[in-house]
Amino acid sequence: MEKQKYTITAALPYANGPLHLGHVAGVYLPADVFVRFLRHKGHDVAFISGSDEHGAAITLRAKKEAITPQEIVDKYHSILADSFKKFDISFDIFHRTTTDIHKETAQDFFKKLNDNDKFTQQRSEQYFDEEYQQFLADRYITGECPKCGYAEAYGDQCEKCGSALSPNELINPVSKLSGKSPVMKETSHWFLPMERHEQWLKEWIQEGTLDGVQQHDASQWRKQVLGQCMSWIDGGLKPRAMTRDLDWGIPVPVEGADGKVLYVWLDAPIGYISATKQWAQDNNKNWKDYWTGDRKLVHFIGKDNIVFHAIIFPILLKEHGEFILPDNVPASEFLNLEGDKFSTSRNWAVWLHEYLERYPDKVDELKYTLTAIAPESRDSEFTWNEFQSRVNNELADVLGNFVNRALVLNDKYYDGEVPARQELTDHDQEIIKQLAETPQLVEELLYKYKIREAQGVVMGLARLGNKYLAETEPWKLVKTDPERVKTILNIAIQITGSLSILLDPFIPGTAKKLRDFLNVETVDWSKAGHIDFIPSGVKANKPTILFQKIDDAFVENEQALLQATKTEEMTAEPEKEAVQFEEFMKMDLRVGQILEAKKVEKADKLLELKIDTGLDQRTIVSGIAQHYSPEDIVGTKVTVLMNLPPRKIRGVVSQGMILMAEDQEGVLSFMVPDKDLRAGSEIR
Ligand code: B3M
Ligand code: ZN
Repeated sequence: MEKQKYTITAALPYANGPLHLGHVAGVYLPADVFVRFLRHKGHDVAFISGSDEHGAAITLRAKKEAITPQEIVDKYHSILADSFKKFDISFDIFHRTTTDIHKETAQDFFKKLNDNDKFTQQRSEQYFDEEYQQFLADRYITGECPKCGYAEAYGDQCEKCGSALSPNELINPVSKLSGKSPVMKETSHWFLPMERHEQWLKEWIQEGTLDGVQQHDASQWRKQVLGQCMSWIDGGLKPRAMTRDLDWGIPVPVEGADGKVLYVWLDAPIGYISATKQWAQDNNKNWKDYWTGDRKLVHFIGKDNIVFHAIIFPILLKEHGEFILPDNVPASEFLNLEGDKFSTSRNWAVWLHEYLERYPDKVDELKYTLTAIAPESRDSEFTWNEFQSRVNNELADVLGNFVNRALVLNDKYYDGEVPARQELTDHDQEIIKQLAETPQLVEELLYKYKIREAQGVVMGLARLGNKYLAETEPWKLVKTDPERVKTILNIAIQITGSLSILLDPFIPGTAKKLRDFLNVETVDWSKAGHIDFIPSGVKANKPTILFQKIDDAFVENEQALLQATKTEEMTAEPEKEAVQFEEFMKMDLRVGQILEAKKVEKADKLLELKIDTGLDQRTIVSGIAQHYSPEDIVGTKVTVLMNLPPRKIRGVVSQGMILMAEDQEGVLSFMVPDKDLRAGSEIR
């Protein structure tokens, strides 16, 4: 196989939250397996990713956590980078889109397209939130999806059906800021006239040709990727705004664009280029080598990002003129979790950083399971039961058992020195043949992005070895036919040697352990499958146990944790405008105790309460008569807002207010301290 140059990208995760197993199984793990394989084959690879730090995904999160967008991206970038490191994803660089080099790269890119009239500038009416004085693009606006009816579709995309949308298509749109329906207001933006590109895109996607010249093998693109692209193109491409009215992002680098930033989906994919630049700079390489000429660009993504990587970014790259187009866009389907979709808002997720905290030495167990169930061509599901059975029945009972038997027996009979093979039986020949055939099978599958199947084939080799030992029973033969045992164990050691290479892309930690057992220094891929890979006479070490079994308690614990931490979908009120700390501190809040309570005459909702505030005993009228009867609440400690101006309610002067919580069903509740605090204790 000829050496190739590859630029492999993995979608830049938004730095607005941690990663869950769905992201890992769909994007980062398959990309990493593929890259490790390519490196072993001697290809020149750049493996690029980073945090996507602009766009409404970030600013809305910042609003929610009441910190600045910069603080949000700093916080989540470090969580993301740390999880990738601990999970041993072998990026050459994990970059950021808030860096100067990225800003400059993205602005230059935009300028070049703008100078060459690749955009159109259009005035148009867009949704606007009057209360917040802000235009509402993308995730700032939600409404019903016109395609599938999903109620919470974003202004740019429906996460349910994957359709790309524009805000004007949403039914009953609502502002994410104020929660109110927006108005229309005129603004002007730079648009990418996508309709100009239908012809060549069609040819490029369906045939893999550009102006009649073959670019890539279109038959290698996944069906769902081709399908999504063609349904887009057949539906007619429309101009798409490449700028936004926002105060977080990369400023549009032309005159008359004050207050406008680049659309995050223009900015983010250019992040692949700027990350490559940074990496090349740090490693004395020329970044252009990775984006021009004879080189394969491959984007690993989830299916919700297909249109951006297979249509919009290729248009931008082609219009720019200096760059290659992707060779493949192996998008994955979605992973579900224990019978339901992964959901951040309901916290129905296994978060990678939390898993790694709980099980820092079960990295390969997770890698193996996620690859085994990878949603390559259809949605799939992660369950803790499956995790248990993959680890116990496959990793421990097949791989672990085989390797352990081979090495323990080798240690016991030959003091670790690998014996030479003697005369071969037909059975041995058959095993040797299958061993020899395995690497090529694995390679063919990996080059076709069939990563799950490829791992299955490698595990098949471990299964073959396990079966071989079970059938030949060297532990029995050793008494009657010691020469035969030498052959059997030599073959078993050769299989172990090949596994120490072939498993490396999938479960690198385990593969390294196997190599350590056999004193193999490096991964020499060309040695895999060879029957004389580990020369006889070489000393192998005593093995250690590769995989601990997962017990039922582990599974029950994880399942219970999922249930316990999930939250119900809240139709919560949107957050109110920020208050200054000083303003908040003006409120005098204290613990009070109810001394007396009685109904207010001719008012069926009101109770008149006498409250011990620590400072005084005062009267407060409260609208809780339909929720509490007076005799039940005497003695209760409650939260009192002291410094409201006195008000006369139904003839009674009320001095302050009792704070109540109210849920969606209208149930009212006192805010009661959970310890027995003295009346008058201050609340801050
Ligand atoms: N951040 C979307 C996502 O996380 C986006 C990917 C960018 S790739 C250039 O789904
Ligand atoms: Zn939809």
